[in-house]
Parts: sequence; C-alpha cells; structure tokens
Amino acid sequence: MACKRGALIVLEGVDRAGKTTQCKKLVQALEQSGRPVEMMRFPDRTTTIGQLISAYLEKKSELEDHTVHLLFSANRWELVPLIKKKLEQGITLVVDRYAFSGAAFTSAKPGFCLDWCKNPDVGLPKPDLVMFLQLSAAEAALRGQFGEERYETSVFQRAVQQKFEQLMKDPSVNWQMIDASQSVEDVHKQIATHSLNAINTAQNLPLGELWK
Ligand code: ADP
Ligand code: 2DT
Repeated sequence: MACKRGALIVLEGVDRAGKTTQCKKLVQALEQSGRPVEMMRFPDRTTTIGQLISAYLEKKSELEDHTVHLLFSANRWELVPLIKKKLEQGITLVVDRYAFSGAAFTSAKPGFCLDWCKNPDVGLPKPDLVMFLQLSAAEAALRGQFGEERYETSVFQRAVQQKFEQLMKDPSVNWQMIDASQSVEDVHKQIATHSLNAINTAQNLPLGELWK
C-alpha cells in the first residue's frame, strides 16, 4: 500500500504573533510523537530568488513592487517539487508564512487589488490547515519593537491585518483562528490539536490546489 501523505500546515499572522516560536514547538512535538515532520518558511532566503528578496527586505536593494511580488511567488513555486515530494513521502510540513502573506502584504500597498495579488499563487499546493495567530497591535508592541526590515511599521501592519481579514473570509481554505495573546504553551496546545486533526484527515485525501 502506498504510504499516507503528510499534511501541509501553515502558520500566518501579524508580526510578533509567535509564528516562528509555534512552528518550532509544533515540529518538536510532532517529532516526539514519532511523526515525520519538517519545517519550512517563506520567504526561503537561501535560494537565488530568496537572496534577491532578502536584500530587498533588508533595504539593501530596491525592487519594483510588482516585480518583488512575483519573486515572492516564484520563491514558493521553485519549492513546489520539494513540497510535493516530502508530502508524498508521508512527511508533514509546518510552514511559517505562505501565499496568504504574499497576497496580504502586496495588496496593502497602494494601487494593488487582492485578486491580482492572489493570481500568481493560484494552483500552489493547498494547505490542509492555515492557522492565523491573532494578536492586537498593542499586544504585539509588548513583545518588542519593530525590526529594521521593510514593512515593519505599525501603519503598514494595520493595512496587512485588514487584507488578512479579507482572505480569511474565503471558505475554500481551512482557516483556524488562534488567540495568540495566550501563553506559548496554551497557544501550542490549540495548534497541536488542530494539526493532529489535519494530519489524520489529510492522509486519506489528495493534495488540493490553492484558490482554484
Ligand atoms: P513571529 O514569527 O510571528 O514574528 P516570534 O515567534 O518570532 O513571532 O515571536 C516574537 C517575539 O514574541 C519573540 O520574542 C517571542 O519569544 C515572543 N513570543 C512568542 N510567543 C509569545 C507568547 N505566546 N507570549 C509572549 N511572548 C511570545
Ligand atoms: P519574515 O522572514 O520575518 O517572516 O519576514 N512577505 C512574506 C511578503 O511580502 N510576501 C510574501 O509572499 C511572504 C512570504 C512578510 C518576511 C517579510 O516578507 C513579507 C514579512
């Protein structure tokens, strides 16, 4: 019998909501329970395309807004063969940001509509579960200052949050809202529960195509 596929699990949320902390904890917990699992993050700054994106985010280079949007999308597409291979091997992937960040961040810029921003990512492997870590701007501020990278301002992050809210109205995506203001442990428990459900459900289902 063919091995059961892994689940594609995505964490999204505003800056400092705890995405990276929770991705790592989830991977650890799944590993400890003997489930094959790996973490990924977007942008993946290690590839040639990722290095262009990284220089842009670090404000070491300028890129035209449409161009950088397409590079973020290309950075996901270049990893699709690997994503599919891992899932087919039964490995669950825990992903820190995905196409939802892509659409939310670019459409928060003047002159961009959400539909245009979603288009390049149509047909990507569809996550079995997308957890949105919800945290108010005031609570995020208690977790430290904004960094120095592009997009790290409260005005822009508020616009991004509104775009995420629009994306979350789409019932074709399995969104789960997580109250990220709770303790790391409590947030983790909820994330682990949703993830175990998604892993169990996904193993008998074909991988879907995003926004199609
Ligand atoms: P993100 O990846 O969403 O930007 P991080 O996981 O890097 O967020 O966390 C941002 C900061 O907030 C880090 O200093 C982290 O230790 C802290 N943090 C994460 N989760 C919590 C939590 N539930 N409560 C308090 N602080 C947290
Ligand atoms: P971090 O590496 O700290 O998560 O910051 N972004 C991300 C986009 O604008 N488009 C995308 O497609 C993705 C995945 C969000 C990365 C920054 O890049 C933004 C914050």
